[in-house]
Formats: sequence, C-alpha cells, structure tokens
Amino acid sequence: MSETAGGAALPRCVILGGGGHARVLLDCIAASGAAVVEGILDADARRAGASLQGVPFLGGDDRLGEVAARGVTHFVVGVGGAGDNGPRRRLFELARSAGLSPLTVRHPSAVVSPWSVLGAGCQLLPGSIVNAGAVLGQNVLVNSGAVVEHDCAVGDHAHIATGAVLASTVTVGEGAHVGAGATVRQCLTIGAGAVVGAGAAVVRSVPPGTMVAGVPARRLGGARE
Ligand code: JB2
Repeated sequence: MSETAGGAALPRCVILGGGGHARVLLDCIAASGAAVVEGILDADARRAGASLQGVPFLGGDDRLGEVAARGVTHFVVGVGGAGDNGPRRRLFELARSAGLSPLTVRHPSAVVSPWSVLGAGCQLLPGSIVNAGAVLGQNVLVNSGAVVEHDCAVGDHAHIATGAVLASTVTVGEGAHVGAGATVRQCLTIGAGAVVGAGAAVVRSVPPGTMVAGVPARRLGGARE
C-alpha cells in the first residue's frame, strides 16, 4: 500500500536497526498504515540482502544519504536498547542530519489523549497509554503496555519500558530509562540520564545520571558516568 484511503501519498521511511525492537515497530507501522517501510539499515553488514518480516535490509547507516536521495523522507529509530538511550539519541540525530524526518509510530491499540503532546519521532507501542496533559519530547519510546499518566513530562530520547507505570505528574529527564514493570509514584522526578531498574518501586525522586533498583528503589553505586 502506498497511499491512504483518501488517496494521499504515505510517507516512505527506513528503520535504523533490525533486531527485536524493529520487529515490533514493523507490526505497529503495518497496523496503523502510517507509512511505507522501504527497508532497514543495520550495523551488521552481513544482513544486507536478507529481510525481516518481508522488509529488506539495505546496508548500514552510510546508506542514509543515498536513501534520502531516492525519495525516502522519514526514518524510525529501530534500536530499543535496555538502559542506554545513547544509541537511540545518536541514530535520531544521524538520520536528521541526513535530511530525513522522524516518523511518529503509534500502534492502533495505544490510548493517547487528545490533550497530550507528542514530540517528533515518539513511539507508542501496543497497549500503551498516554493520558491527558502528558507532554512527551522527541524520540520518546513508550513500550508495550507502559502507562504515562496525566500531566507527566517525559524528556527527549527517554524510554518507558514494557509495562512500566508513571503515576501522574511525574517528570522524566532527557535520555532516562524507566525499566520494565517499574512504577514511579506521582509527582516525582527521574533525572536526565538516570536508570530505574526493572520492577522497581520508586518513591523518591532520582538524581540525574544515577541508577536505582528494588522495592522500594534504592541507589546502586555512584553516578553512571
Ligand atoms: O548504530 C547502529 C546500530 N547498532 C546496533 N545503526 C544501525 N542501523 N543498527 C544498529 N544496530 C542493530 O540494531 C544491531 O545490528 C541489531 O540488528 C539491532 C539491535 O537488535 P537487538 O534485538 O539486539 O536489540 P533491540 O534494540 O532491537 O531490542 C532491545 O530493546 C528493546 C526495547 C532488546 O532489549 C529488546 O528485548 C527490547 N524489547
């Protein structure tokens, strides 16, 4: 399919990264009919010529300029990462610098309030919820079944992992990671670049660049960097 029911052309996109996260994104894009996926760029050169769920691998990120020149207008960051959002940020900036625009990916089962704000390139996976007053920055990943309650603010490149819950009015800083199944109590702040371990119950704000885990969540070691 290359056009909408109304006849408008669909954006043409590439996905950067062709692992597990990309598989979910391919399903989301197919289910929403939001774009045509022309191919996947992957760091593993051995995958060139193969395909993932019917979508061909085109080569590495050095093909971005060529892909843009042949009319592809959008990109999707297909790397999920587990705790380190640096690669997601780097790929987002790389594809932008090649002249491509970030595609917002939103599975039809994601519940998204019309009173929320989504930055460019956000990814809202199956069963995720983003409620009224929530503001998401660019390239924010709200993974399957995660909840961003009302009036939360989530910074650029942050990842709210599978099944994690941000109770209302939580602030998550740029590049932070809230692990799978973690819960963050209302009105707290997760600082920029912080990591909340899977299953944690966060009842105090988390300073930037630190890592917490457990129930209740406690700081592990020192600053990450
Ligand atoms: O710089 C890169 C790059 N680095 C790794 N550019 C491009 N274009 N691709 C890159 N990759 C590729 O991303 C790897 O070669 C590999 O094919 C893919 C990563 O796949 P993997 O399955 O290891 O991870 P993932 O990021 O897709 O999924 C992780 O994050 C998800 C949110 C996993 O932890 C999943 O379990 C999780 N659900």
